[in-house]
Amino acid sequence: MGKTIIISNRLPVQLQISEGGIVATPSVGGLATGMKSIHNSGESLWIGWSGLTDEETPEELNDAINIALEKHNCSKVNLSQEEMEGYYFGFSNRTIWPLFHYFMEYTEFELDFWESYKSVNQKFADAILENSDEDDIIWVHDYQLMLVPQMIKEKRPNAVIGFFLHIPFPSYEIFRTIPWREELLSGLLGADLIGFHTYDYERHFLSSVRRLLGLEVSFNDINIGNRVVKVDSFPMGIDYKKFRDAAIAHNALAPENRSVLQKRLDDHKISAPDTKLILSIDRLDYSKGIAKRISAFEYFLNKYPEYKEKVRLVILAVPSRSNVPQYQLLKKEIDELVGRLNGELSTVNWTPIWYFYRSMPFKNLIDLYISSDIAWLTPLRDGMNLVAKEYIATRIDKTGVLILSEMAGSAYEMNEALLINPNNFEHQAETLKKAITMPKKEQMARNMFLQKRLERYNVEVWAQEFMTALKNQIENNEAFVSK
Ligand code: GDG
Repeated sequence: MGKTIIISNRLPVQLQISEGGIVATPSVGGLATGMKSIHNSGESLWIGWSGLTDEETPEELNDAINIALEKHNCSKVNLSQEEMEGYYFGFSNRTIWPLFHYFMEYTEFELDFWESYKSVNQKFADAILENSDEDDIIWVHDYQLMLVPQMIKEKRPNAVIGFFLHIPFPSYEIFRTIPWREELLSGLLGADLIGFHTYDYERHFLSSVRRLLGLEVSFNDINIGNRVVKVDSFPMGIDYKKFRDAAIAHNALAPENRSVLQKRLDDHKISAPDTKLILSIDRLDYSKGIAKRISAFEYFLNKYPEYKEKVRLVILAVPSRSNVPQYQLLKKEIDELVGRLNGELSTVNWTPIWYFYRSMPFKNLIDLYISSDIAWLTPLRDGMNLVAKEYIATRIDKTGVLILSEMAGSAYEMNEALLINPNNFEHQAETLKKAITMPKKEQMARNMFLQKRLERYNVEVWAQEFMTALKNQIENNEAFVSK
């Protein structure tokens, strides 16, 4: 085998153009961390968009940008503003994203978006073909690039291709509504291995393949004539050690060296030792159920008024896709909900919700995880949800309660958490009460199991297992062809 080619919409680096030149700094996202072990070991090339459109990239700096990216073994696909509008903000985030998260009412079927998605996927496929050799292993990531596997396979039938979907795959009844459903499935079937976070997503995909393409499916193998495509689930883990080490280092800090946020959180603990901090962290996205969570919190406070001044909800909502109208509306809705609830219930000593609409540096994320007694994550749909795993990883003394939506992929592996249906306010109110009053011993017993599992199935293991399954599949196919 040759080198590994990783393809995702965004490259795992941030570019900064200043008078001093171009600087590329590695990004800290889950995918970047997950692939690090593969990207940094041996030969690997990562292909993706740089984060700057053609219009934002000064012509004379193009070479310098390419050199800066090369240092990180990255190569960029150039995209114009118009392409971003159609392919990314359009088809990816106004068609696929809402539909795959079961938000039919937000889904737009626009021919122009589709045309743009096809042509940009072709651009990615061409960049891969240009930058790779016959014996390289190609790993394509996520919903923005579902046509790429087939586009590569057409030109290079012996290419070894894996595809991983980071978001849910919806049921057949939902998926069948897409006008270009067969093309999307065929696009994916260019891969030799297709991975999902959970068995349910895998099952939904197989059902769509069987019913829409009429292909023969046996267990998780799809026979497409000259080869077999394997479909499997690979629940993504986190960089457990990184979160754990950060929490240990954080606890060792002298009080004067703590961040401003941590000092504020410490003051809160001292001035109101009986007040529990409840944390939620998400991108500001309708799939994450932030607005419903605020309403459920209000329901809880009205049902159990004895907890007024005894709990505080900290919401970190990270700005996301603010060009898409639905996200602008959601931002407005959340601003209003928080404003109204705080306005109605605040007292001189207490603000029920602390709301941050921004992205925070990693160390502040750790401050929040460490200082919160409860993490309350209520996605209406979520492919996995890594925040749930990160919260548990930082609980050094094993205390802390995780309340997690059943609709998150991570709920399948985190049975010891308190699982809730985000639409059921009554049950959530009971669960919040249970979390607030849960004895430390019980918290520790639950978290012990969770931590063991997270440590064992960390993100490195996830990436290695996918690569091993891909290599095995190629061997199986070679045997299949020579039969
Ligand atoms: C997609 C799928 C799937 C968040 N705020 C800050 C920050 N974060 C980091 C978290 C976590 C990541 O962002 C968010 O990951 P999630 O998994 O929770 O959610 P999505 O962004 O929607 O990711 C999801 C995932 O892909 C992986 O396959 O689990 O279902 O939707 O790592 O720590 N990091 C920093 N500052 C912040 O303010 N530094």
